[in-house]
Amino acid sequence: LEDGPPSTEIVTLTSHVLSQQQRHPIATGDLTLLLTAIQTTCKFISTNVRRAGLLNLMGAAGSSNVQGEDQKKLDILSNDIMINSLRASGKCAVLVSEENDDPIIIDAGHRGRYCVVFDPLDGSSNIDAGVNIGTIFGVYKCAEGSEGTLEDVLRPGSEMQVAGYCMYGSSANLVISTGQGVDGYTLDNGIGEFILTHPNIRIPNRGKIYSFNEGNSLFFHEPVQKYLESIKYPANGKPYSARYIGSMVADVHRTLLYGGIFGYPSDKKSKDGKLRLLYEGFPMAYLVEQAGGLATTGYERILDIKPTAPHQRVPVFLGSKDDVEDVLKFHKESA
Ligand code: AHM
Ligand code: MG
Repeated sequence: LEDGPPSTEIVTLTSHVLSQQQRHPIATGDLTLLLTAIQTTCKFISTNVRRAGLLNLMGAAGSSNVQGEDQKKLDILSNDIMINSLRASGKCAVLVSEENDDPIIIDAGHRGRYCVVFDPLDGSSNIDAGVNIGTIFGVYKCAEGSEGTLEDVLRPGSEMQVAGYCMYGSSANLVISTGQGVDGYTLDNGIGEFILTHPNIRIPNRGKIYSFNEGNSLFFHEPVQKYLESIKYPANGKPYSARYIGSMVADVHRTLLYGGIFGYPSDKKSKDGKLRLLYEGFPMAYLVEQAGGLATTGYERILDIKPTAPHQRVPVFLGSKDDVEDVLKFHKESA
């Protein structure tokens, strides 16, 4: 870092979203307030993700915490803070969380016009190893005249008003789209604000990295197997590199910045793959498309799917336009 006074030309998430919203003739500020609740949640989770290792170690050394109670598991903690802060914002009507079987319908006293679908802490198998994890979310507006029912969130991803994720890695990175491109922010822990560090993220048209759990190859369908062969044994002698973290947020984040393709396909064991449509597939598809990439099941655009259940799964291929088109070609040929 250079010596001298810090820059005062910073743009925070709140100020950036406010200026985007002001361009809407009928903006009420509700969405900005909703995003404030989400930001606070991400800061809280970020802090606790960093503390978790230490707290666990303290537990293992035989001491309990000051209150003498057991530490809550991080994913439960993250879910609780997300629900509490969204309810308190007064801007939500329906919440769908990966951690709750049933949608949460907000009581009349706190009810607003938005519905939020989220995975509070995705990639939880990575927590204990200190590998990147993240929060994924998508926001719908209630249908005209609706007070908030399940139907308000069983809508195609293309109807989302906002999609985003926060990745908890060496820093906390919030990547978000309100339908006008994709912007990335980094948490400045000193002032507790997300600062615009990656304005207008554009995914390269072609990448050199593929990101699949190839341990499942035995079960992959033919088009997927053939596609993977084609990038590992290419005619030009330049095979792709493999990167797979096993945290969707981290794998998608890298794909957005560097290009390439991320895939979690359906296979002979899981008819619809593993990832959840509402709060994994849709928000990530929305972000990738807003950044100039593509997101497909292999046969249809993910954002066009009309969900029938809150926790349904979806096969996913997303990333650089040319790479995803290659995958689509193999699916077309086998159809
Ligand atoms: P989770 O919601 O239980 O954490 O599972 C979702 C995660 C994604 O982040 C990731 O892309 C995928 O599961 C990895 O699955 P696998 O371990 O089968 O490769
Ligand atoms: Mg998940």
